Amino acid sequence: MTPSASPRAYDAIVIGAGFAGMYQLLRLRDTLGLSVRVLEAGSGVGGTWFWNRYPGARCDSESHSYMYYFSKELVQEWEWTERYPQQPEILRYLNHVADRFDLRRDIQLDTRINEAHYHDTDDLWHVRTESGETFVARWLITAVGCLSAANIPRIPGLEDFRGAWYHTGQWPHEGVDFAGKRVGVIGTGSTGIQAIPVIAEQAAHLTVFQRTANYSIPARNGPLTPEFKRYAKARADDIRYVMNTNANGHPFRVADRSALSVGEDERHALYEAAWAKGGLEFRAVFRDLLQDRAANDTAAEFIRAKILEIVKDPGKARILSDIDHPFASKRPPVDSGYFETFNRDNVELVNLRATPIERITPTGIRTAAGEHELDIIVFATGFDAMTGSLLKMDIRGRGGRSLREDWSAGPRTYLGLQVPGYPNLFTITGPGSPSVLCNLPPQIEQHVDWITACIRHMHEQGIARIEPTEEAAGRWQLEVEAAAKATLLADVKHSWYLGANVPGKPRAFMPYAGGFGRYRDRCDEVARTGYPGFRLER
Ligand code: NA7
Repeated sequence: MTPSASPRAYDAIVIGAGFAGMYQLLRLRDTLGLSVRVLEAGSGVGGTWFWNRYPGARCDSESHSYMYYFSKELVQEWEWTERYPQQPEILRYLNHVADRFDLRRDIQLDTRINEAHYHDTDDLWHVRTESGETFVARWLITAVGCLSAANIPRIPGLEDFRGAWYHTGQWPHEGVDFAGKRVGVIGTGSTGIQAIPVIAEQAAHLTVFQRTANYSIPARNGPLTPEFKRYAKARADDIRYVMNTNANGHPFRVADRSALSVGEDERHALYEAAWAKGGLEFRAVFRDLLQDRAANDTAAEFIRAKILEIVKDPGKARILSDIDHPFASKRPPVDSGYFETFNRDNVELVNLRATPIERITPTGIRTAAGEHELDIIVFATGFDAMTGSLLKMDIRGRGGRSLREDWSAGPRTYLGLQVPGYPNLFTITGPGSPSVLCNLPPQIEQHVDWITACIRHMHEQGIARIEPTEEAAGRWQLEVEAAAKATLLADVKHSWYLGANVPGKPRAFMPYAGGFGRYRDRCDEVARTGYPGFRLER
């Protein structure tokens, strides 16, 4: 791309062409009639699902909930094949959406943004890409995803490793051939738990390096029956209503009973039924699993017993079930044969708590107990979540203030939608919104609809700038902290919700844990009552 001498002007620049960016484009362009440019670093649309192509990559939300609901026609015409959509299928869906709504003509691919500066002199955002192209726009909307900046731990010696290594979030498009190879996987979060069973089937030998043992619930994936497909279409409005009004954006309600209000036999039977059904719905068996430690212990004990039952080698079973945090206080994975994989002869488990990694050598990974020879290392080590993708760009607001500096003690937003000092910048699923604690497509639709209505209001009222007051952002920060403290989520010291997985990152609980339905009501009330907490300037 040749750097343009004078910047190209649009009403709005949207950063990212995943679920969020594409829907925001549609709303601003087709509902409000604005000129919009979507700038996307990847060479295709899809965001998270463009990059995360590792073996076994699949969404943990069920297919009929992991889609847009804004268009009844789209809901009726798209057909998912399995209970949980695989990465290639989600990518096909998003490409279908791009074509169906004629979005591609306003999406510029292979375009990474380096800086976005607000100029007080013209009230515009000035955006510069890696290749030197420049844009100006009144509105800047980030749709960069919550989990897109890869976290590659700085383990000494990686540069000397003679084999190949990959991060799951930056997977080669041509795939990786594991046949006959000795593979090491570092990380046992949702990603590692999805990838490990698939890699184990392909590789000659797999060594799993586990730092923190994890709970996992069987997904019970399988093809969708014709009856279910008919149900999902016929009841689409009801499904959408449930997702939009409950705490987590998933298509199920949390039961209204306490784990401690039923007898042991009944509790066990309910857990067994939920285990047999599988999926994220397991945590909806009781209402207090995330609020009450004693209630949570009953679920934790049930899952530990399952691990001990499934994994035949007592040494491996002990390491896998020695879990140090309450169930679902870190993102709870769902799996297809994860614990069963450790019964394979070609799978070895290394407990990094007992024998930490010392360094990567030219031929493998050396722990305190010795060397593991490897041809391939897979980092399933997660992301610099929620703030990483925003802070990779140099974003500057009024008077040249820098977002990196303003957030050096942790992110500060009002409703996760806007940042004080950064007029007309909107952050879709930004820190301070339910985001990662919620099924993301409904949360994205809610944010995009709110932002669209806000911009429409400003046009109608002749308002040029909107930004939250410092005071409103400060109060919201306290609410975000209080919402987390009312749950067991805040008790976990080593969680990416807190930024604890990235060395040097400030510790602040980032997503809003007060529930999606409640959050939506709050946002709606703010809009209805003339945007209190925001400063609107003509
Ligand atoms: P996660 O959930 O952050 O998991 C990362 C895993 O990698 C986790 O087991 C970490 O252990 C481990 N890890 C990270 N750094 C290291 C080092 N330096 N050494 C050893 N092990 C390490 O990321 P995922 O990609 O699995 O999931 C992210 C989200 O994507 C998921 O929640 C879904 O929403 C989709 P730790 O627990 O930090 O001890």
